[in-house]
Amino acid sequence: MKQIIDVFNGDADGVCSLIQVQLDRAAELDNAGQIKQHISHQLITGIKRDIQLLKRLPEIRGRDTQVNIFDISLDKNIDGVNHLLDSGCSVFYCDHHFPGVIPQHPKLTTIIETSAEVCTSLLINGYLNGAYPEWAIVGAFGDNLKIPARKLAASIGLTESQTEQLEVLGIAINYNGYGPNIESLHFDPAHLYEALVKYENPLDLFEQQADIVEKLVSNYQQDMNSASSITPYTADEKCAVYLLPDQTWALRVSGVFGNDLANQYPNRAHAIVSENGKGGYQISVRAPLVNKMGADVLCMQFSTGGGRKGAAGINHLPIEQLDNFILIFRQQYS
Ligand SMILES: [Mn+2]
Repeated sequence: MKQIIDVFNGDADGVCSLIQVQLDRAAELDNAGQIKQHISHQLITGIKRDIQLLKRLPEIRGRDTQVNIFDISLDKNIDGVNHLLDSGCSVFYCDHHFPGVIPQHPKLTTIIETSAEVCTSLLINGYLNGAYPEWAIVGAFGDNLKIPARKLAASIGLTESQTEQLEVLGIAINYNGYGPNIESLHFDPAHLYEALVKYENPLDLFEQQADIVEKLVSNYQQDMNSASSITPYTADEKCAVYLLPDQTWALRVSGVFGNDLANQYPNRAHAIVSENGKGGYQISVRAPLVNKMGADVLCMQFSTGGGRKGAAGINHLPIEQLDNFILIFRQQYS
């Protein structure tokens, strides 16, 4: 039996990438009149910060297995990919994080681009020749790529209010992926994907799944309200560091709060620091929007750091290293 395993980041970009691919697969199967039962299908995802998802793959191997991987760094998963290829699986890899050296293998297909103006959903939109652009727009807004998202929306003739709806949805799905563990999220990303993939156009959700949209958005707004009273730990024109209190909402909101500050202060770099419940800090770094550079390089200096040029993070910074982090952060952006 043929087996498909989809591995995707639990944020909006990961979810919206797989939605496009699955809608395309379903359409193809319909066209070919094939029977879907002959394919076993498995999802592997997690919280946004859980990027070493290939470690969770079961021991299924062989020629009949196709593994698709979306929106997680190849560099952080290279051992898993090599293992899959060695055992005969076909691998499709689409991402926009730092990949390291991309292996050459007849069974490996990669679409990897690290430009600060692309995300995985947009790469998939190109790969599928614009089959489900509304979902790509949701994913791009989720990754705070407002300009490319608006450009694509304009190119397919969406109105301003439709574009805004997709923006609200993207931000709220992105927000949902942040949290210290699956239990702390409002929706398990796998369940959210399954609810959303029923819709070829996310604009239909606003009428037909109003309760899910309402829940995603109101949770986001509630946590952002909690964050709005927080003053910076240290700030000047170039850099600001925010320390969030040791509460679950603070971990959930850290990424979208960082995006929101980046949008408000486009000339300033931001670091959002929250306690991670493991005796250390979790940090989200946002480069200045006007010059999206260096966040990945900064965070990769720490063993649990990674990310993209414009947005990156550290999963576990020992408490005593915070001053050192702030020093390096200031050096990078002053
Ligand atoms: Mn992404």
